Amino acid sequence: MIEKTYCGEVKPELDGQRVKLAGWVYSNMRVGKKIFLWIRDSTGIVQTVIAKNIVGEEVFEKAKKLGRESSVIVEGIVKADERAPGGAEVHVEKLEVIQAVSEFPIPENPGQASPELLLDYRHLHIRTPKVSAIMKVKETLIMAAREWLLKNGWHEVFPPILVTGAVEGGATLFKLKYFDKYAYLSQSAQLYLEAAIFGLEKVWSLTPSFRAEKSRTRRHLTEFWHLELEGAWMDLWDIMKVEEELVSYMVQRTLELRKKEIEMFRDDLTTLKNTEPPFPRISYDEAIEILQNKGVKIEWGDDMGADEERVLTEEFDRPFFVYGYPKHIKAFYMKEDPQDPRKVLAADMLAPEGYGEIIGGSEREDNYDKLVQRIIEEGMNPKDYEWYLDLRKYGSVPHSGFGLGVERLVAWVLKLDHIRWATLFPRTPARIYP
Ligand code: NSS
Repeated sequence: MIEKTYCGEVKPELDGQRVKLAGWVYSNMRVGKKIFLWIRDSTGIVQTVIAKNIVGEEVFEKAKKLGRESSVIVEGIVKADERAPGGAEVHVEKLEVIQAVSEFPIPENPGQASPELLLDYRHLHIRTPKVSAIMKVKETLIMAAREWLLKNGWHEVFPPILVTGAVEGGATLFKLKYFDKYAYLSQSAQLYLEAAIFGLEKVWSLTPSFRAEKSRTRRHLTEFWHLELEGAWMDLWDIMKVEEELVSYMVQRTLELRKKEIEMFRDDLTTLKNTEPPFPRISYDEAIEILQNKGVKIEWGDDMGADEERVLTEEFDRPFFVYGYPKHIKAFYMKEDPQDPRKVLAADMLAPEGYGEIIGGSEREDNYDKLVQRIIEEGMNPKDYEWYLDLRKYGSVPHSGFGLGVERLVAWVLKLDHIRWATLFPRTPARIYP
């Protein structure tokens, strides 16, 4: 590996020191007998100055032709200079061209390109500074989640991705041939996490989840990263507390460590700063009332889609919960509300600023007979869920859990206009390449 100084380390304090930078040309501008060559690496951008009288005619001519994303190694002396980005520039003495590029398919300001072009060239787009910032924010959110989970006694487990049953309804399963049988790609690790609580009590996993979602919305991917928790001895209200504490920690820690990156996307940090427990909690009934009062056509019993949730988020300046959904719009495993059998003990967490659902969670049905009945009501075969039903036969306990869509959280934190920008290589119904 080349011993180099990272661009992010070039600061005015290094004035007078010799450094070696290795990276890619971000921009190339000639002014008279000088070339201002901006060099980018994983940590930032540095202005380097190439003067003809120092590097000589031949190197100067070579440098003139370096297009964006040419790979180079330069050596030179750091000079503090207020006019340079970061307050320092590098006066080049040696330039080594690794590969010269004449034309890069992505424009200098990717915001000017069409989304289709950026997605067709996603393998090149992901090296641009804004995409790097998104990926750093995503990484930090996950790192923060790990910190919190470790501190609070949650065990990480590694559930399978190849599975035999639906968790979130059969309509969105990806089916694949598994030798002489069929299998599916996992929609959620939940059922396996439920099995794991009997040994470890508080468990979590981070896995890809797959949904053959036909809905082409700004918040659906066919492959997304799913952070799921399942806790024994917890009711719905307990797990909601876990959710708000975890999400607050993730957001606050990321604000602390990645403020610069977040500010590349957001002028206003208010909703992020407001992300502290307790989050507001409203019932589904109240949500319907708010929507009706705002002129939305919705009846008790209807599911809330992205449009309804967007209207609801106008009422809040931080994430909030909606709890107590009607049974018939929610999944089979959710526990019936003992106070109102039309409802289940479920809560979603919604992000403000129009984003809507980022978490789906619930208390689980822990009674064998009721669970069998729910499976039958949903038109499924209890035989397919035999192992899962066993969990209600051998020491069943009250338990609750939830799943957080990582890309949905990133999209809100950075106010992205589409969830596809929150993942390295997005998979949607229309796109599986590159
Ligand atoms: O369908 S969920 O609401 N719930 C579950 O899958 C539970 N089985 C999780 C659990 O309790 N362990 O999905 C959970 C979250 C949801 O709130 C979204 O944030 C995200 O997963 N999600 C998605 N993100 C991106 N694209 C798609 N298609 C998607 N579907 C769900």
